Amino acid sequence: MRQLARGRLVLATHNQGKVVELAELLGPHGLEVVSAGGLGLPEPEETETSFTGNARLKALAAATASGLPAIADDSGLCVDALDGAPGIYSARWAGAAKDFGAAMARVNAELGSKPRTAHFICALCVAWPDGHAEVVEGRVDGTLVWPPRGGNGFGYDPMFLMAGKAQTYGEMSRAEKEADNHRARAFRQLVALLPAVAG
Ligand code: ITT
Repeated sequence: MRQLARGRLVLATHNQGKVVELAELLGPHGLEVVSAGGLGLPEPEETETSFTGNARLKALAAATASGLPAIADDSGLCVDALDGAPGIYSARWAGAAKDFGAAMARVNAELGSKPRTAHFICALCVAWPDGHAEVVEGRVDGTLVWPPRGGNGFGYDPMFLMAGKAQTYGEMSRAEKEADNHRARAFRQLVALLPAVAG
């Protein structure tokens, strides 16, 4: 089994919300995180058709370009009544201006009076410069509220109510959201796969 040695790891994302959550998850594991943006790495086009495929593509691109192990996150909001949309297109629904107010309004408009169950998915991939890669996926279920509530977090957080919670991710503190969300669930699987990270 491939081990992840303590040392430098590229965080292969250009999304600041993910950088914050992933840095927090990686922090206790003795890994020095450098960002893809900081290394001037280009943002690859997401040409795959699954979260795991795109996470693998982004991690491999960053590992190959930097010569360091890299971790990438591909995630999104999947709405049951919309056949899983926006799904892997969650970032693209916000357009070039990254307007998630508009993306949330589109989700709400397309939903109308249909059932409002949804889930977040997060695929995490660690890749090495030699092309080896490990990928995992975490999921959290909930419902969508309208209007959006709260200004914390990022992306679709203000309209997502995790099952059993009274506050949306947009209303929760960072610690509360990160305790058990799709990213944390995926990360726990990665730690189990890569024992050296667990120390
Ligand atoms: P990178 O590819 O550079 O990592 P990105 O924002 O383009 O950044 P994705 O293609 O994986 O990343 O898009 C995922 C989108 O799904 C993201 O922009 C958010 O809008 C949404 N999303 C994922 N996780 C989320 C979370 O925890 N809370 C709210 N929205 C989330």
